[in-house]
This record gives sequence, structure tokens and C-alpha cells, in this order.
Amino acid sequence: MIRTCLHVAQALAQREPVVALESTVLAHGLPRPRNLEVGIAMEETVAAAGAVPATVGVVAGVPRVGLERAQIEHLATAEDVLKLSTRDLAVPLARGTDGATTVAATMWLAMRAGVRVFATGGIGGVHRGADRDVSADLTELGRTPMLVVCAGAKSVLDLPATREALETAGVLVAGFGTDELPAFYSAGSGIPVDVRVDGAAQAAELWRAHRDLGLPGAMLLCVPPPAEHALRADEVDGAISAALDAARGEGIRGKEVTPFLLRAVAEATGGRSLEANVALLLNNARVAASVAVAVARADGA
Ligand code: PSU
Ligand code: MN
Repeated sequence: MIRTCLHVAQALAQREPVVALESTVLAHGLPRPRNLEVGIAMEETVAAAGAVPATVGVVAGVPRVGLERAQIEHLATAEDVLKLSTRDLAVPLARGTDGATTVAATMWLAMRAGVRVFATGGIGGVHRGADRDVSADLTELGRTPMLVVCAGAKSVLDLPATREALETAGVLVAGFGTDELPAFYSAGSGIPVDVRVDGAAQAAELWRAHRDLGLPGAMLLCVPPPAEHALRADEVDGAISAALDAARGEGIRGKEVTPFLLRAVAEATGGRSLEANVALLLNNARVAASVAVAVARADGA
């Protein structure tokens, strides 16, 4: 039922490195037309680093691992693209409609297609406030053994609670050249990771060990945002408080919360959070590809 595109299927058959990419960040996380540029640039970044990109999404009722350019364009521009977590995947399949996959749904589909390395921006987590809004990304990370490369979780979330939830879920949290969980827009959160790795070779070694143990959970490789685009924690904090107040005031709930907060923070920072977001997405794609290359090399040795 899951359709793997030809070049991804060929790469997997030949044990070449493949990196999965999500589509919710394109359809719902970035403003148009920047979203399409970034979607294409992420694929190109993965390819330039020697791996095969596989953007994941649902197009006209078909779940796909590896989208063609026109399909990426479609998800980045069409109206009424659903935001899909794992639980929602059946909806566009039954109706023959379109959907963009979050971290959770991307992991579900990519894993079943045989792709084990995935690059994204930030994972969902435990939201602040009294709503008890907890992203299903955490559930999926706890039961799907993939290497997920990210810049931590956005500081719009409750980062200490998210960190605890990752631990409970059995997710190994590694820092890429850092001892701290990155806070997405900014480099540090003060929250320690489980383990630090320096460079793609060390990251690949740790991931291969984690994978070969057969543990059910993911390994999160947390990469700080590129220094030249990172924001200072104190400047993001003000924008985030304002965004959270606005979300509360407007009664934003459920799956609308994350896209709303991202937009509000971008407005409040005069677009600088958006530049940080784009820079870290491309950086994570590059790091994921370099680790995937190291994994494939070590597996073949
Ligand atoms: N982080 C971002 N941009 C995004 C997302 C996260 O910087 O667009 C998306 C991802 O697809 C993530 C999803 O899986 O938001 C989490 O949404 P929720 O909190 O509703 O589970
Ligand atoms: Mn939620």
C-alpha cells in the first residue's frame, strides 16, 4: 500500500544511504512560497551530501516515500492539505485526498519502506499550559527505531517536560557536538542530552549500536542551529510568550497550535526566526545525509 518511488527503492536495494524528509513543515510550518523553495533545497542538500532524499507525504490517497518534484510542489501549494499524525493516515487514504506528514506519520511510513534515517526541523513535544497537549511525535519516537536528526524541540514547548517524556518513551537523545538539548531557534536549553557525539562517524557508530540492539525506540540526534542564524534565547522568549498569549486569546487548539505559534513567533521576530528555521532545516538535512553515508559505509564494511 505504501508506494516507494523508483530511485528510493533502487537505493534501498543497493544499500545506499537514504534520508527521509517530512512534508508538514512544508505544507503547514513555513510560509509560501518559501516552503516550496525549502522543500526542494532540502532534497538537494541531501543529494549533495551523497544520500538519496525521500520526502514523505500522501498524494491523492496514496502514501508515498519519495515524492517527485511535482508532488512536492502540489503539497506545498494546494489548499486543504491535511496535517497528518500517524493516527490520521487512514483519512486521506480512504478519501483519496492529500496530506502532509508530521514527524510521527513520516516515521511510520519511512520505517515501513525501509528508510531508517530522517531529517526534520524540530520534533513536537509537551506544550506549555494547562491543556495537556502532548504531540504524538513522542509516542512514535518511542516505538519506531529510526535515527531522527533535529534541532531539538521548539522552545514554544515545555522543554524540561519534553525531555522527561523522551526519557520515559525510551528515546536516546544525543547531542551533535553539544552536551545540551538545542532549543530549535537557539543553541542551548541548559538541559543535558544523554550522550554527546562529535562528528558523523561517531553519530553513525552510536546509531548502529542502538539499531542493532533491536530497541523499540528512536535515537534523536540533536543538532544546534547554525550559529550565524541562531537567535539568543532571551530574544526568542519574548516572542514566544506573546505567541502563547495570542494562541490562548484566540482559542487555538489541537493540531492548529504548532503552525499558529510558528507564524506568530516569525512575525514577532521580524522574520528572523524563519531564517533560523530554514537554516537549521538545511543543516539537519546535511548532517543526516553525512551520518547516513557513514552508516552505509560501516554496514558494508
Ligand atoms: N517543528 C517545526 N516546524 C513544524 C513542525 C515542528 O519547527 O512544522 C511540525 C512537525 O511536522 C511536527 C509537528 O511533527 O509540527 C508537530 O505537531 P503537533 O505539535 O501538532 O504534534
Ligand atoms: Mn498537539
